[in-house]
Amino acid sequence: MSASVIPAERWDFDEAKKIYNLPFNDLLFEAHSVHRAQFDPNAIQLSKLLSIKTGGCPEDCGYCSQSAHYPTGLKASKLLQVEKVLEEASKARDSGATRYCMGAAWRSPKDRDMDMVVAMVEGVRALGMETCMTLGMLSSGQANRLAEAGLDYYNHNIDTSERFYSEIISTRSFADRLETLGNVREAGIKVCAGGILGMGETTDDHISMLVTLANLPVQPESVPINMLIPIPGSKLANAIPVDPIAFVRATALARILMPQTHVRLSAGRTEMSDEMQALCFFAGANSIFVGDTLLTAENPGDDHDTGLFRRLGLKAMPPRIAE
Ligand code: SAM
Ligand code: DTB
Ligand code: SF4
Repeated sequence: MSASVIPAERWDFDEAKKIYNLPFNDLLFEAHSVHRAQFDPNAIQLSKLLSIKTGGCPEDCGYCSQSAHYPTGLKASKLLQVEKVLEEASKARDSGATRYCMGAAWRSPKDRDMDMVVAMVEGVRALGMETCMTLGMLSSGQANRLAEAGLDYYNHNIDTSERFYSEIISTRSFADRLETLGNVREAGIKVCAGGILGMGETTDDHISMLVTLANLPVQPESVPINMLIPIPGSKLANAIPVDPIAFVRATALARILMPQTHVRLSAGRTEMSDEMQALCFFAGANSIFVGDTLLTAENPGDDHDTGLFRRLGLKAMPPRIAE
């Protein structure tokens, strides 16, 4: 069964802001209550990322190490061979990941890349893992092709509020993002869509981004909340870090607005204290990326996360049986 929900109501910005601004203890109590009603509060879904095509991206996303617009020093490489991807995926499965997310630094896939990408989806599925891809914008034809291959999730972030979007990216629009999310949904693939906190936006932008996600015709099954990893050379290299309390508040609001969604505590965990992560889990985050690397940047790694899970009494969420 899909975790998706048709929202009972459209969330209104002011109403969401009232919730966001509750006294911290009240907000966390409310979010945790919603969380407990929907999920095992001690189970965390484990996803593993692989960059299948790194760097040289034509888009100008101000946060990204892979944009060709900024001197980030990242070496670009070609699309990985299918065998290499499957080798990496089986290592991830052996270390406990149940979802494998493959990312490419593309504006959108070229039709000539689709055969390789389809083979990757089929191969990873055959290993018994859920599959996720993030390849940039998709036409409805490309989304349908990925759906036929059995792709479980497609990640495509709206990144920030509609108001702030053009401060961060100029090579595509917020509306372009929503169009791809529509194509993915119509193809019958589960939607993973979230954003980044700490790019110089306001807390109103956090609320607005979450209200947009919650008001999609069908709520995303997965909402990654990333904390900016400042990339030297990128436009946002010197961004002022987000207030950790504001980050926890946004996590709690995501849980309240989207009760059945997997909220993923995504990029930036190396700079979060264990206590901050614990608060995010209490507020309703129930998914993380595991392993030493995300796509190109650092992640805490299995040793640290195993220790954190032990100290917090958390366990890995069992995989959903493929439909
Ligand atoms: N090219 C595809 C796209 O943009 O849709 C997929 C890859 S892209 C790296 C996936 C997401 O990672 C971005 O939408 C952004 O939200 C997040 N991300 C990228 N760089 C980040 C950074 N330095 N810190 C935090 N999140 C980041
Ligand atoms: C998402 O929201 N976060 C992941 C995933 N979707 C693809 C990516 C985080 C990337 C962090 C920066 C990097 O590794 O280059
Ligand atoms: Fe390219 Fe994606 Fe990075 Fe933007 S976030 S520059 S689209 S890889």
